[in-house]
Amino acid sequence: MFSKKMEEAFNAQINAEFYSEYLYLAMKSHFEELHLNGFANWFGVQVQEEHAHGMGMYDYVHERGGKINLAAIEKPELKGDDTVAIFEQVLEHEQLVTSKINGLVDVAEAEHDRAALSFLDWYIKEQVEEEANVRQLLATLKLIGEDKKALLMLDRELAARTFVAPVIG
Ligand code: OFO
Repeated sequence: MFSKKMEEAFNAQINAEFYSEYLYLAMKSHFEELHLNGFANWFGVQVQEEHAHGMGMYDYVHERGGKINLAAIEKPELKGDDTVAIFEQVLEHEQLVTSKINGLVDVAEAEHDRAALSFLDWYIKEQVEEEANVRQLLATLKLIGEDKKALLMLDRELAARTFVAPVIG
């Protein structure tokens, strides 16, 4: 039985995943405008991943016989325009998403919804990975500092990132 509370909590998280997609699309465009195409590519993969996260939950709500209620997606704002500030914002955002996923798990626990708990395991692991990747990139960017040559080398490296559709759940 998929409770109303579960349905609402999943719908809120679907909105958060699509907001993440939108935020990363704004960041992708920022780097495209700077002609840092490797960074733009990295964010392009983030956009696809967040879309997959949102759709994974969308499909799950339907699979459980629930109803999708799409809400408005907030306008994304970049807090700064230097690369380190942007990645700090990404890390902060992913930490916020982690706490939202934990909140969703709390609802599933309160509702004794074992199926939802098992489904959400994938998202918990994914958040650990997301945060670790961003923390690593942020540390590299801080080491690079003002070194433009090193920044361009990192840009080339990030150009190689490709999207692999996740198998969710
Ligand atoms: Fe959906 O993991 Fe990032 O936000």
